[in-house]
Amino acid sequence: LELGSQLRHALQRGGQLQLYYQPQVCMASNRVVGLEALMRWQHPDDGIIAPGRFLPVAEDNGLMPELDTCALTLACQQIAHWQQRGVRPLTVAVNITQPTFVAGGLVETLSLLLQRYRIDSSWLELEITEGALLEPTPAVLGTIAGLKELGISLAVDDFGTGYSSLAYLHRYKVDKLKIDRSFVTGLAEDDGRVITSTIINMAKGLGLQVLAEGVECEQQLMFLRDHHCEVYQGFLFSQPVPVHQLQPWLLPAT
Ligand code: G
Ligand code: G
Ligand code: MN
Ligand code: NA
Repeated sequence: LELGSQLRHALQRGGQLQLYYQPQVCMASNRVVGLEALMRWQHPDDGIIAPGRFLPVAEDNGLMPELDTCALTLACQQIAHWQQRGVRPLTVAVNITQPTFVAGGLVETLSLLLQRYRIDSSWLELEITEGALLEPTPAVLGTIAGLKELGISLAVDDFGTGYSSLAYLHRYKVDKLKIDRSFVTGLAEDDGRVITSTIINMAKGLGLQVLAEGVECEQQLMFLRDHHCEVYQGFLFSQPVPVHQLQPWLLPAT
């Protein structure tokens, strides 16, 4: 069977598509304040398939809407589980593709999921790339207003690599900027340091939260802390892991 058909079956049956979680850590308290949900496909014959391989297949087969809904559903199920067990609230960030964000229906889907799983919306965050914010169309503005109304926060992923207008960024009222990994990698050089500190300052000036992605070493962490970026994510702290590999101390009860 073709990989596209196999993915369609996996989306219908469930079970094979799973979320891994990568912790987001507050430097000052050394506490986990969030988790990014990253999908993995447990293929019955091929083992674990990464998104780099199955996202293009989903796209070619028109399966992105189902895949986005699947990620949101799995995240909501997990949040419900944690919420019922009294885990201290943190944000679970789900990546949403541009067409899903720009098309209608996302707010309705989220509203239904929040009701079905009885979860507090403050647990949920969406990550979109700058491409989704190119134009303030009524659909995009409506989606953002709907998210605000539901109490779901919005982060701009891979920030600095796209073409979003800074004027729109303010107008859209996003909650968080995630500094792209390439700038954090570039902290070894002058340009990388200038770009990273400028994004941090801009975020703070606009009243937005800021997180650094792809932090792999202590030197990067020190630079970020010295420049008042409080939250980071990266291999230095943890790779994305399946839920049973999240250390229990990361998710203490309230
Ligand atoms: O998980 P990895 O660590 O390999 O992620 C690779 C890319 O796949 C990232 O750009 C990430 O945003 C994207 N990705 C991972 N999981 C999902 C998902 O559930 N939905 C969407 N739309 N993208 C995802
Ligand atoms: O595009 P997005 O930011 O959603 O992608 C997340 C991707 O980045 C995933 O593939 C994840 O495995 C990867 N990632 C997370 N932390 C690090 C890191 O510290 N170094 C590198 N090289 N990749 C990372
Ligand atoms: Mn992301
Ligand atoms: Na990113």
